[in-house]
Amino acid sequence: MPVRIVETSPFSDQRPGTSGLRKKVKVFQAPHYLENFVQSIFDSLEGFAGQTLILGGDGRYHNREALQIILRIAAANGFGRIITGRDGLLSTPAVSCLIRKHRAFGGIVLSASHNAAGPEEDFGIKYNIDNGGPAPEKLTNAIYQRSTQIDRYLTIDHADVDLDHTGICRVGNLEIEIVDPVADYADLMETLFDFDRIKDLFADGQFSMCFDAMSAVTGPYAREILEQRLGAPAGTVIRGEPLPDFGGGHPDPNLIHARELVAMMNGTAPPKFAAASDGDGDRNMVLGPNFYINPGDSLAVLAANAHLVPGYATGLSGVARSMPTSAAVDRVADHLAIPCYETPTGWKFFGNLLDAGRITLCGEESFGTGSNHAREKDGLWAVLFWLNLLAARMQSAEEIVRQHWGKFGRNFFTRHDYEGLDAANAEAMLSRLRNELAALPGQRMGSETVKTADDFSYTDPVEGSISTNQGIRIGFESGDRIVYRLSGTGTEGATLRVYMERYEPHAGAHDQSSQTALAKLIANANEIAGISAHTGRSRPDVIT
Ligand code: VG1
Ligand code: CO
Repeated sequence: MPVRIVETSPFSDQRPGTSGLRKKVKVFQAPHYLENFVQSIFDSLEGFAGQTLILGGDGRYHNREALQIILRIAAANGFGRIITGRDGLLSTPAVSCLIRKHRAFGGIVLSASHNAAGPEEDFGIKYNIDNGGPAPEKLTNAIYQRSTQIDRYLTIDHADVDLDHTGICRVGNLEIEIVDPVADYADLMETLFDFDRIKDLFADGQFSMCFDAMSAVTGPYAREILEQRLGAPAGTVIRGEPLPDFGGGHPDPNLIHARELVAMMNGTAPPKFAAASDGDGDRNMVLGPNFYINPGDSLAVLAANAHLVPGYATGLSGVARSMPTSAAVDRVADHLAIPCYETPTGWKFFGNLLDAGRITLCGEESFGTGSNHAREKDGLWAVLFWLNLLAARMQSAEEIVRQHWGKFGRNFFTRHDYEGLDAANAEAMLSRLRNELAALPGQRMGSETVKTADDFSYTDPVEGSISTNQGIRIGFESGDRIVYRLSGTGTEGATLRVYMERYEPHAGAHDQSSQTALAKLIANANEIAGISAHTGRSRPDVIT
């Protein structure tokens, strides 16, 4: 089949953010926009002729159209085989698992994660390398550089491929295998967790749970694993059908966007346990009745109890968390006498540590948790880990977390997001703050004194690469901490994220809300950066 060379000219805005390139659907629909970016990815790679590529997305609006375009470009560029999920569906962790299982050259994930979907909303694309994880910065930089120079892309003339059924077909020399999106992933989960024990938990009649798939990609995965393989009653999974607009909501598993689930857990006769996942299935939120579990605490509890789970029973080599994530897991690492690494925000920074065997578990405050079973965070994996703990300890999630605090102390944590800010204004506010950092140590703020102030810079311990400007950190003599950074996943204006943390060793003080425990720190964070003055906002849009 003849390769067609299409002339094109560069777009100036194809720099990948924290997790791939995210733009409005309309931007991706513009002639050559998606084609340019995909060709820029392939032009930045070497040695993929005849190799396998995993391709799939979260099912959002434009998923199918984009997939067909990419199939033709991949065929023209000489890939040998593409594995995709039925209906073009694959969760982000499933793509990671398939890359690893099939020793594929890499993978392309079509998703804008928790961002809203639909013709007026967001779309995204991300490249993953052969370890199953997000492309590291040196590759995303190369892709961006290429996108600023590109003058042609390769494609073939071929009708759309039928993605509705599993099976094998060909496009030119390219073999396309359409697989059940769930089976391999579910099989991997069975090797990690004690399914028999979790089955017994569901069978004894005392236990019940609700899983909110938020009308996004995790529905089919959760139904197969929870309701089929683990025997949870039908209806345990709600909003289990992936919809192109995710039902009109933000598939973001947090207290704001998963509000129906939160209301259920705070209402009368709630189930014993609840969880939700995001658009592409890599995030998780876990809840008990009237009890919210902070993602930093969740990571710490999983690390402290990993010996109870078959896949991790032999111990953890180390743990890692992103810099803004609470230091709860650091205390567990201390206790276990294993290393704990602090990385910049974004899963791509965990890849080298996992590949080198330096860590087994890792996580982020943004509802992301994962392990060396994949190279992406994994929502359902975290839920299964929790179910395994509930079954092994025969305690409620709340009892487990409270005992954890009793032993290790509690790291109160909150993140305040100011969304849709004027980008220039937000940049100016942070650069002014950056300029003042040197003068901050020693300054008093109420009863607090600033001890350290810097802009986080990370040296990858495995390959030595350096990533600068990863977030402004202010540390107080008391140990309290504030972090400021701008989001790298939004598509409109800027989002300021302010992260605040305070460690409380005394059990008597654990039973208060984070917002109450952190009230003084929140006020200091506003004052130091001048948030209200610079943004005109009196309160954040989202508090987690
Ligand atoms: C956010 C989170 C970050 C996460 C990233 C991708 O990035 O803060 O922790 O890794 O989203 O997650 P940012 O730059 O907006 O703060 V996902 O589930 O959107 O792929
Ligand atoms: Co996601």
